[in-house]
Amino acid sequence: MQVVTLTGDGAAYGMGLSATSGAIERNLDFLYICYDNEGYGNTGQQYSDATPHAARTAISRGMMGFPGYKKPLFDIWAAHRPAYVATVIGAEPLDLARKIEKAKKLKGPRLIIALSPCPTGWDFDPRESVAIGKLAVKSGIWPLKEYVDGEVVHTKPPRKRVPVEEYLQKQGRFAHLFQPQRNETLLAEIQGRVDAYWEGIP
Ligand SMILES: Cc1ncc(C[n+]2csc(CCOP(=O)(O)OP(=O)(O)O)c2C)c(N)n1
Ligand SMILES: [Mg+2]
Repeated sequence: MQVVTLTGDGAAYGMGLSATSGAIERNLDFLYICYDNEGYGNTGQQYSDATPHAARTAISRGMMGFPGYKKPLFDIWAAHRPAYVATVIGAEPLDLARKIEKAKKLKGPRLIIALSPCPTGWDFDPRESVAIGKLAVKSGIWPLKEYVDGEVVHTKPPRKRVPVEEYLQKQGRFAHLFQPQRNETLLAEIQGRVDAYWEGIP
């Protein structure tokens, strides 16, 4: 029997994580696919453990947005030394297809985290979904990578990263960073975290 688990980020990053940790530790054979729209969408986009810093959510409505930080689920899974962990995005379908094929051939606990731009929750026109997805990769805020045999490989590192604000600006959930005036401190912090991530990559 092939077991495929399909959940949102609410379960994968939060509600279900202790049970999943137990399943990985037992080396059960399953493929876990997480649709990560960075919030509890079904109940009205409250913040989840996957919500990025400063995003507006149903319950983080101030000028600073969500005060917390996105949980590093990729690293948490990788620390269990499972068979496979990968990040994907629909806007990069070849990278996505290759990772699904690879995951299908392996045995043991396998995770694929799909960043899922969400018109309702992130507040943008659905026609921008692919553009936003591509900017997530090009800005470096959503690194496409995979973990196999104890090693992390970046499958599509952005050659020349575009400023992360190009990604943020397209989404109403970050509008308070630009209006009524630019929040330079928060924008610099978000950019600084992306820069620090890539500086650590050989
Ligand atoms: C243990 C538990 N707590 C709360 C709920 C109520 N609930 C139903 S859907 C949902 C949101 C789930 O968010 P996510 O997993 O990110 O999926 P999305 O709706 O964003 O696709 C919540 C909190 C639940 N079903 N189970
Ligand atoms: Mg969600």
